[in-house]
Amino acid sequence: MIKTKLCDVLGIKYPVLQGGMAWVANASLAAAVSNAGGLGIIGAMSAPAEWLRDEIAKVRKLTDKPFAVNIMLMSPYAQDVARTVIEEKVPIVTTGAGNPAQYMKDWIAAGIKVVPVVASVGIARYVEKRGAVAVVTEGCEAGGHIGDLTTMVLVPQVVDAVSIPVVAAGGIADGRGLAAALMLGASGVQMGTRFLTAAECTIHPNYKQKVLAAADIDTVATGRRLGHPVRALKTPLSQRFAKAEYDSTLTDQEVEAIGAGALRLAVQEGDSERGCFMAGQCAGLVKREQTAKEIITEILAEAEALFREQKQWLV
Ligand code: TUI
Repeated sequence: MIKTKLCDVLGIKYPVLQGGMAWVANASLAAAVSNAGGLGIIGAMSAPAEWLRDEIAKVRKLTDKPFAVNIMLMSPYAQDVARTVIEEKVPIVTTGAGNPAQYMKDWIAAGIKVVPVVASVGIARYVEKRGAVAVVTEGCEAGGHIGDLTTMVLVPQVVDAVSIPVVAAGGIADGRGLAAALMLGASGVQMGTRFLTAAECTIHPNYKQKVLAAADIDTVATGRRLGHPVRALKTPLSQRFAKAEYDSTLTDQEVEAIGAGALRLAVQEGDSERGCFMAGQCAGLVKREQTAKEIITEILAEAEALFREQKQWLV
């Protein structure tokens, strides 16, 4: 069995976190992952606090294991949901898409374990100083909002810079990825794309089909012009977006408008034309729908087998 410092810090059996994916990471998926021994995460995305309260109540009905809420700091409701997680006594909070410093004192005072998602060494150091119990370092192989560095270079540099456990994210979809992350010094992994096709993931079947059909080169990052690149599957929408962002006759607002509401259209309607199907570069590694428990058990078994075999390298 594989057990790391992260397991003790978060009170989980296996060092596997589920990404707090907007519109995707709801109570159904989060509870399934937590029940399987990982850390299930509800994505608060840009939803109002009342939506989050309902999802927290649903998760608590479905599992008695630890779970987390991911707060997307660009959300117009970020302040509200930052208060809600305290009121609801959520055990763990992860953050994305920004600097969580202004909320951390209150969360920590309320006994919440804070695990920011970061895309650079500087921000990792900064949140450690402010009391983060772990960091998720997300490479640009990931789906959704991404930084510049790859997982391969980011993880070891963050590991060298902080003394809290580091969770590797971006490009990890199987036991090889977990084993590699641990070899880089990480204490666990966070996966989003692999959980998109979990049986308990309630996204539209078209979304799951697109992930299952994706090959290595089927994602693209768009939105660099707007300062927040987003990786998604190549679709008519991503092609339109990619063209528009190099069109100097369009304003930033006009480019932004192309993506507005597109993730919801992908998740809820499965809209192939207008949907934004966020996914990481590892989509090509995702081959079938499985329960969250099957996914986690398989990945842990694969990684364990790899660690047992690797003695052969030593002569
Ligand atoms: O946040 C994510 N992934 C996301 S958020 C999202 S929703 C969205 N919608 C519209 C535009 C942008 C996003 C979809 N996917 N992953 C974690 C992550 N955090 N990636 C990058 C960062 C990050 C970026 C800047 C973390 C900290 C940070 O700090 C910079 C600063 O100085 O504030």
